[in-house]
Amino acid sequence: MPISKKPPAWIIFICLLCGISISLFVAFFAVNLARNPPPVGTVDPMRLNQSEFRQLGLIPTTPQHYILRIVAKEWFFDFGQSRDAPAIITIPQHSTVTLTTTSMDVIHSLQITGQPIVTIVPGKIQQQIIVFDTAQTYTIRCGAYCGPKHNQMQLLLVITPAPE
Ligand SMILES: [Cu+2]
Repeated sequence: MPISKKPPAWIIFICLLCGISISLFVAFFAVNLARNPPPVGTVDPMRLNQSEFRQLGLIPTTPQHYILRIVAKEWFFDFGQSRDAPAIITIPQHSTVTLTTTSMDVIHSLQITGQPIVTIVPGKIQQQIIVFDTAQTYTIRCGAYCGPKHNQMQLLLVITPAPE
């Protein structure tokens, strides 16, 4: 006759508790990471013009691929436009864009609909790769309160339809 050796209830309970806490921890970490991708590098905010950020805006790399380099500062998203010009960037449909950002002064943030929030911290380089497959307009606003004109920090991304 087989002898069933059942572990005591308290051991089962502790194992269960450990399992649950480990999964919760991992889930929390994963969600946090998705919400806030880690920086890909560092840059001296006082010397942006001696870094890759001396060249801003939409920069073609290979066909249908672009780098979009933006410096967030009080209180606009600088992509090389003049301060008073409307902040509009036009991107052809079906483009893959590597959005590269940093901040010159304080913490800003941005979010493209459907993408994780990017927290833009001075000294850190953030990168996000986005495929724009639908022709639509995205309004980007600063998501981190950064001072009196924070609400003016807006940017339009216009994805233009590909020619037939
Ligand atoms: Cu802001």
